Amino acid sequence: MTIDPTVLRTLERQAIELPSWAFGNAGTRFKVFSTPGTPRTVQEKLEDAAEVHRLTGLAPSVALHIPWDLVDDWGKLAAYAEDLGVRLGTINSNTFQDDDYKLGSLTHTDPRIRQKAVDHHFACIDVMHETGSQDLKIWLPDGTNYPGQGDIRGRQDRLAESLRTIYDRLGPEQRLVLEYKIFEPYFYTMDVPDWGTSYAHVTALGERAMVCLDTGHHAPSTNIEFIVAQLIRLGRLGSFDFNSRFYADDDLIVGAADPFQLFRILFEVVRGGGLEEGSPVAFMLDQCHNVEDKIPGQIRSVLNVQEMTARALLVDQEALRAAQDAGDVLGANGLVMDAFYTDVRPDLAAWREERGLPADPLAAYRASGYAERTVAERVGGQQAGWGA
Ligand code: PSV
Ligand code: MN
Ligand code: MN
Repeated sequence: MTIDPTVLRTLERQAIELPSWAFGNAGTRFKVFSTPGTPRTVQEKLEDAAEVHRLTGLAPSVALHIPWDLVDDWGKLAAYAEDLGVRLGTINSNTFQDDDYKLGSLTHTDPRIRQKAVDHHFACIDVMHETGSQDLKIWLPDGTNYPGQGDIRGRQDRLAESLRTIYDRLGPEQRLVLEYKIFEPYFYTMDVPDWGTSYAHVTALGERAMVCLDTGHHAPSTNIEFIVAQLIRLGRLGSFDFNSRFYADDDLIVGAADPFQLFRILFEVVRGGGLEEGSPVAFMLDQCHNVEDKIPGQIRSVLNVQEMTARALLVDQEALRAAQDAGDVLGANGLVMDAFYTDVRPDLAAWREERGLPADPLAAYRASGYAERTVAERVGGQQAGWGA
């Protein structure tokens, strides 16, 4: 075994939240493809997520998007999830699919529309009380397309005020997590375009407001691990939305486009104590599976995160510090690269088996007959939230 018991104990704690919308039919603005067996209800999305957890032991909770996942009885849904062996996690608000929000939601100049957006977040907090969810995640689509279209500074002021109202409504155990994104749906300005803006807002709010880092939301060649190191250092990295990208916000399987980047990010998480007991850093996926099957896509994703976490944990921190302090540039780099190039897959497979999990979760899924069963049972599956 290349992996020592301390590393395994840390891996034992790793939990990666799955997005309910990953199980719906997805595509691009050109076409949404439908896949036989796709869930028709939020309950069926939970069933699929539970299957990922059953086979990997890595995904004990499911993030919901409101109103995509609306139900009448949240307590009943939470109990349903529990029976399946998972729980309801982060509640994501949605102010990007209502005509009223064309020119802004929490930043809108019209107080009536701002209040409508604030009320939506109040409704999300009510849901959180019933589901026991800890995090309210806000990704704000607000922005402008043309210079002069909006008062950049005025929009920030209105945003600060709206966020304050929402934050003050949270219960003592609940957190507000503010996600940033460089562009899209608007192309000139976004009101929360970068980690600095998110950081400025969350620090103004209070200790239970944190930044969400979606790995697909930066300019090409941004050093994401630097942002990770800085936010952990400042105590404000609340969560990750993991995915991978070749161009923009591609929402592809995490670790598929650039496994080395994922390793470097996770190395900074490890270095900053983000995997230690009581760490505020939550791991989530935010992905869509347009052409690949969704459950195997999610299985592959959580395994990729686990694999790169294990490699990051292999870095000999003491030797690295010594090499850094001695100015041994190549020695230090070599220690990091040695860990990255270590194939941990056989060890992780053996470890899974020891814990009563399948050595090969993807093969176990294929052999389980789950896909065939759902294809037979579910007719007319749902589109994921986009465009729904
Ligand atoms: C926006 O691009 C985003 O990353 C936000 O997290 C949304 O909630 C999610 O995608 C919807 O897929
Ligand atoms: Mn996201
Ligand atoms: Mn995104």
